[in-house]
Amino acid sequence: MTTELIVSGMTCGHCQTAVTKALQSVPGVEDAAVNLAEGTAQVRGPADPQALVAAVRDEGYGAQLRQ
Ligand code: 9UX
Repeated sequence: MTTELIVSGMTCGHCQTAVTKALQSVPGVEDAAVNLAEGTAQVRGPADPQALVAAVRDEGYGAQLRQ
């Protein structure tokens, strides 16, 4: 399964790396791809969507699920 998120507040490649690592640390995540230019993230694996949102927000960025 894939979960899409809208991520706000990323302005540089370090932000992109921070969000990627935050998502990859969530249980169930098999792969996370963060698009800096679009402000989106695609996460593959059986992770809890709300845990993904929380992980990004804990890192200091905005996040919401994209339906
Ligand atoms: Mo550099 Mo990205 O401070 O926030 S990590 S702009």
